Amino acid sequence: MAKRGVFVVIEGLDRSGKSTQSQRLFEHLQEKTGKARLLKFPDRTTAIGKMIDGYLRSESDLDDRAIHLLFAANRWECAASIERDLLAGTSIVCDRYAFSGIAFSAAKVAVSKSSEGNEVRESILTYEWCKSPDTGLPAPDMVIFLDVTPEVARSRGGYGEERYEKEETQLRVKEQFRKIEQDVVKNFTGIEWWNLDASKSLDEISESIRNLVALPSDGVPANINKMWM
Ligand code: T5A
Ligand code: NA
Repeated sequence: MAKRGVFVVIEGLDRSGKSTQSQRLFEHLQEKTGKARLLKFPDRTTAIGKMIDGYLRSESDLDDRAIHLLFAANRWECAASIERDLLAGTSIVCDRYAFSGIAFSAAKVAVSKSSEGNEVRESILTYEWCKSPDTGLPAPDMVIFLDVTPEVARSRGGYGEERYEKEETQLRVKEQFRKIEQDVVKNFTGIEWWNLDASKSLDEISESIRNLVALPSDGVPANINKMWM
């Protein structure tokens, strides 16, 4: 039977270099093993992905819960094929996954004024609520988080025009990613979490990623874990 493929998720803030590094890792694994697949979430090509795309470009407005469920549904559309490919020995590189799902939704706040006239910020969705729709998805073997400051992001042409691409939002999202990291490290031993300094050069980061991924590919367990279970 073919050895199972390794499932690597690249996460990080906007402009941290996820897409560039995912593409590079995919090409490296393809060259090394001949069996690799590159995935990206949101996958804006499906019917659900088109609704997400409209929301991100602020062409449509959706309830915060509705959009959260669409992001998760967009991953569920791929769940069976991820499992099938991993078991057939194909390695998967995934540009954002359920971790982004939690981080961006749990970072949302409602702003109101207190009776004294101060601004009050309250979370709209709880961390636990944000976790639940992804429960049962195939879990990755490792998450590589690309860490970047707003200053570095700005030097890369700044954040774009899309929803969430604002410095204040990005800082709150980063806080949520730290919480997810702690949760993963403490409660989900099947998922390795690595942080990389994404202010380094493209080549230095690619090399670090290749070194990390070389480790578990020798000893990937036969079974595939499920998210948050
Ligand atoms: N979202 C996503 C949710 O709310 N819930 C979810 O469940 C999911 C999955 C869209 C948005 O959706 C949210 C999160 C997002 O806000 P997206 O389509 O992945 O997500 O878009 P972005 O993440 O915004 O993609 P970006 O293009 O901003 O970031 P990348 O992929 O991190 O960066 P990349 O590789 O495209 O590089 C950006 C630029 O920087 C340069 C590159 O050449 C490029 O020009 N660069 C570097 N320059 C110097 N040194 C380096 N090390 C560099 N790395 C990259
Ligand atoms: Na990207």
